[in-house]
Amino acid sequence: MTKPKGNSGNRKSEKSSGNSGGEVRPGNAGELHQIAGGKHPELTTNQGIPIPDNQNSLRSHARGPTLLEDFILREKITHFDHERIPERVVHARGTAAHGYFELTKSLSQYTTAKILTEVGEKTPLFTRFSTVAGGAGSVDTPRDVRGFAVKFYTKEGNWDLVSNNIPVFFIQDAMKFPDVVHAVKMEPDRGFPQSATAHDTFWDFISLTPESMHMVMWIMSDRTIPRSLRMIEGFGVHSFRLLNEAGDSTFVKFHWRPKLGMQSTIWDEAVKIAGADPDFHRRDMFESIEKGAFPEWEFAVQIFTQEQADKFPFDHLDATKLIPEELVPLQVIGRMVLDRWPDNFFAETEQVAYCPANIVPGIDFSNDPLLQGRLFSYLDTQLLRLGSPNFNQIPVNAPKCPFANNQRDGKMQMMQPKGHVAYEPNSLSEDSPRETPSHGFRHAHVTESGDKSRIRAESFADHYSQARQFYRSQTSHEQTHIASALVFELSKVSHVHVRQAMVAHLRNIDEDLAKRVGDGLALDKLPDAPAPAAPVQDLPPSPALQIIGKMKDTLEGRAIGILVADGSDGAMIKEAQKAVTSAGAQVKIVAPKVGGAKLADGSLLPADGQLAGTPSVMFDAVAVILSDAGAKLLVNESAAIDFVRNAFGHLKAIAIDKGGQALLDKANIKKDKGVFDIADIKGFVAAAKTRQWEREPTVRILP
Ligand code: HDD
Repeated sequence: MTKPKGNSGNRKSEKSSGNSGGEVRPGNAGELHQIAGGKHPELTTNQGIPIPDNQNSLRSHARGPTLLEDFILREKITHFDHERIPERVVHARGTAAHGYFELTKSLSQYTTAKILTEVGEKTPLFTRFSTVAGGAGSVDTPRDVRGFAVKFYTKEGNWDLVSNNIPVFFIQDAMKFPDVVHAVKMEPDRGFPQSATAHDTFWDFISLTPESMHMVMWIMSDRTIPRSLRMIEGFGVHSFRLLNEAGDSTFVKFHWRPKLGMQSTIWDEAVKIAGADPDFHRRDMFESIEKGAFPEWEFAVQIFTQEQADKFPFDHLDATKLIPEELVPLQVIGRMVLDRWPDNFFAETEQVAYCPANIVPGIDFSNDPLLQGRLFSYLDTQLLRLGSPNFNQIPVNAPKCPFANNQRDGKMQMMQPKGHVAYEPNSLSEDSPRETPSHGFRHAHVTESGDKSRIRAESFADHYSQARQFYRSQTSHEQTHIASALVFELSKVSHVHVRQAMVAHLRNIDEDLAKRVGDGLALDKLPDAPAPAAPVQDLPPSPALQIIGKMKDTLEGRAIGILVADGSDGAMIKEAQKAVTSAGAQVKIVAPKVGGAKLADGSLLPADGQLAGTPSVMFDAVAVILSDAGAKLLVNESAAIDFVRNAFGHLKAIAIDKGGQALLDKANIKKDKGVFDIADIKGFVAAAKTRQWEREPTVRILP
């Protein structure tokens, strides 16, 4: 009888110490873990029974039935069957990293929170980025809002700032959250589309919800197709309160600003990236942390008083409004650095449980009705996802400061509290936890009065002014992209009345935008605009709302692809590599074979990627150095022709040698100001820092 052999049975376990290997130690939450073994520890069941054979189940004879008695098989399969937990109802697809927050400017005048007053203090944190609509197995680059959730493990308890990369939201009241989410998710009868707003139910809901119009301008902008998670902004959205020693409170909005500046993709590029590398963003984050180029953001605040707020031409408690930076400037008070990749995706990234209700003394909530609803929803969802009120004992969720109370028992209780009492007050135990009125959490002194009712404040009625302000603050290229995105999305809507209703709203935002979109949809006439509930104001433009205007003049964090083939000129490649890397970018060599290309001087240049699997959408700019021999080969390779055609179509800078020129000719690309001879490597490096926006009307029909 033959028996397939695996690791077990033919290798003796090497145990270096009593604690090594797949050993499980019971105890308190922090201690209970499987110790990673590097030396092939003994494979055991969860009960610690050594497993003699991990390849074969227990059978009555070689070709007979499997025996129920096989407790090893049953335990293994049962555990496997239970590996999945419910994915997040929104923000299911995410990627996260550990890091720290460092305060650079104290806010002691406004708050008692230690994390915001102790300059130089480094607070550990865990940050998860996500898309919103798609399932956990969807792709990284749909047009979608990005979640930006930070859990600060402060000395005074956990503070969760659960943000997005957009400073406003679709709806004003949490009551509407299930509706907007049901509308955006895949349609319930057909189960598609996955991870897309471009479908009937989303735009039907939006067209009936004027309060969404400001958010619609943002989601149709290039903010929702970011180049990298390291290049997105983050916004706490709501107004929060800060509370100082004297008990006085001021309002605050929180902002994250990426050190690398903002950068987005072109829509056609985002679509192609989804096919070429569905994990584009998480891979980028992983690789940058692995090589020590730690993603970094500035942390900034907008602080304002009730008196200032009373003069704003909008209500700051309305989450569909932002406070322009020109009205209340941002103060940078710290930075966040992400410097450690999680050890385990499930244990950390999947099990992390953010709750906006987690705040620390010195911070308090505002009356924003969206925020108020969130304070309930997140704890509720974690109970479902993680299955027990003891989810706070999971290491990634546990505070790093001491915590003690009389909460007891429950499913998956990992702690073994000692002592005779589990209540307060008591006279039997000196050691049991007591209240601390001196520095316990304090709420802001706020007096509320009025009639109880289901009502929307009148001050929330203006749905178009900030949408108009956003659109009119953009550069002309960005305005065109918003119009293109609307045409694309509404073209996926099969109901003509929904398309018309959306264009009707656009007329209240900007007549020219409505015309461009109406024309792009081939509407024979523009529908009448709905009557706005409040007069539409012409607010001053806010350049801070642009992406292009805020792009940094840098190649840091960017990647340049150099396409080479057998016969390429090694000296030319070296020079290009040097110029690009000294400008801060990473170079990746792309060749027809992954083993590399045999250069003209006979040396072998290893490739970072094979041409067919490494299209130009992976890069911010490309160089094509082929010489005659390489060109002869690649003019007949559609992946090579697509490489340059897409780079050109996605408005990237391109540098070419003679062979590269032959490839451009084959792709029918006419040289423009963004195409450089490889000898002008300086010009190429400068152009690679941005897109060749003027090229756009030459490569696609714009609305
Ligand atoms: Fe939410 C997840 C951000 C409104 C209910 N939300 C979730 C995540 C982020 C946000 C980043 C993912 C957290 C993670 O990585 O685990 N949500 C926002 C922002 C909002 C917002 C910036 C508006 C300003 N959310 C919002 C409302 C409700 C929820 C109004 C419900 C009333 N959100 C949830 C949730 C989720 C969630 C259902 C799903 C998974 C989870 O919480 O942990 O409870």
